[in-house]
Amino acid sequence: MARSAWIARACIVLAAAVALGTASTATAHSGIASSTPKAGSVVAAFPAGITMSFTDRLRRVVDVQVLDARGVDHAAAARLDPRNAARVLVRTRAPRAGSYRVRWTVQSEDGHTQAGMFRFRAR
Ligand SMILES: [Cu+2]
Repeated sequence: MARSAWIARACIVLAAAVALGTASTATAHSGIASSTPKAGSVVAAFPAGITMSFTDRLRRVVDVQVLDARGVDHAAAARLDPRNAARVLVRTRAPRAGSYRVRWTVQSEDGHTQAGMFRFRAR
């Protein structure tokens, strides 16, 4: 019981540190390690799929949205990679040029919910 309380507290501290930008993703609890397209990148065309790699295995994908500048969601489906539980595969639809925000919510293997966002732009 004491151990789970300590883990919960550690997760909250890490989440706060990530929110403040003071923790690197390498040390964050189930943080996002990399993505395709990369955060902040400009790509030649709207991608058929988006991949997010996390620092730890995930239990499940709660929600992923790929929002254009008007707030329209272009995510068609999101799931864990069956060959790599630290990776989330997102299928997208209705491609067009513009700026996008990818908002993700996942559940870590320890049961805690993690959420974040990154941006990219498609020409
Ligand atoms: Cu946790």
